[in-house]
Amino acid sequence: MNSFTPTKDDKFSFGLWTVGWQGVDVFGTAVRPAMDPVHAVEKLAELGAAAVTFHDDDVVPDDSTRGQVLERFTKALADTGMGVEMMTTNLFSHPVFKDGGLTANDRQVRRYALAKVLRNVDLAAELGATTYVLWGGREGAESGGSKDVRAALDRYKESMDLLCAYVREQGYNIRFAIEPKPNEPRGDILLPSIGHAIAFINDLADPELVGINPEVGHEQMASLNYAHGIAQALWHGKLYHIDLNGQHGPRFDQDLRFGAGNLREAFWTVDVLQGSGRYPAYDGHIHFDYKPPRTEDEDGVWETARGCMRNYLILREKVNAFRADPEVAEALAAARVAELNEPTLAEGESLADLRGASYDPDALGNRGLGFERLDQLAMEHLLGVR
Ligand SMILES: [Mn+2]
Repeated sequence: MNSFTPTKDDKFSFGLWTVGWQGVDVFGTAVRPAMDPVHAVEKLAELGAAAVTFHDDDVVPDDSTRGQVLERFTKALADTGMGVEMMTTNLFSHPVFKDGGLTANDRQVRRYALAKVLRNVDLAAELGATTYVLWGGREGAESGGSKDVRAALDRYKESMDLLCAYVREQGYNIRFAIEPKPNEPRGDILLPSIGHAIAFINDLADPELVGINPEVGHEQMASLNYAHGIAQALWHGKLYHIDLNGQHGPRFDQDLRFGAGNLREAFWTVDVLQGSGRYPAYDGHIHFDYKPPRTEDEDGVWETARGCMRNYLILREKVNAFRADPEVAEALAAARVAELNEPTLAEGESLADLRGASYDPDALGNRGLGFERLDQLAMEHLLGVR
């Protein structure tokens, strides 16, 4: 029996803000003490993670202790063999960002925000992070008249274009990843879904340098299918990073550990990341962005971190067993799944051939597709009875 114990080869990574979350929410104060980032790095390494990620403010104070703090932090990374695979900027906590950072109406705020990002991009390059995430949680509005959405997108694009040019000019090995979210903390957030973000990226000056960092819960808050969303992102070549967590459908951002919430969609998410039996597996870090519930003490926090990785490994085994099951192969064939790979118009054919052919729509319409049998097989793998 597989022990489902992660190793560094599994490439699991955690935001320091996840295990370090003190539980401050809209209705309550902190329930856990602040966690020393060095302690978080050591514990995550012990649990089998390969890397950490963080916002500038999670680790590096903007004061005279900066150098000393960084030295201690990088020593912990070296001692544990942990990497920093992604970094991001906190453009949401400080009151200065109450109307956003890169798209704030106030130009001085925008200039400050961009300077804050640039400073941390330099640090990301120094620490070897290859992905730089932008989550624009405060880029949005609560009311219609307060934000000129087209002007805001102009400014968003201006910032992204400047950041891309900067990374090129410095020769940094960094790509940006935009993280969509429909709402919370703003009433409505700009670039609310995977699709909105990809469309925006395609209008940037240097779209090669920018992809997305979709989060399970963020898509599910908008009733969207996360597995379909990342499959489309892969189709566009835009899945530069992922944030895995758990969510129970459209409601507030629950940020549960991966596997909690919509378990069936978690199964299909891992299937897509493993290549759906046809494509190469996703080779980036498997990154968790969640919040250990306020009910937990520190032991409970590590239980949730262990759970995220363990659930991924269990689902990976289930998905691989599903794809290797001969009965599944049969059900897939009956469901004509592979037939979708055949071009609708054969090579050498013209539209006239297609229009001139004879069809029997009634017979085609009477044909069952057997999708339910296929899904039941998946369900039984997931439930552990196959
Ligand atoms: Mn996230």
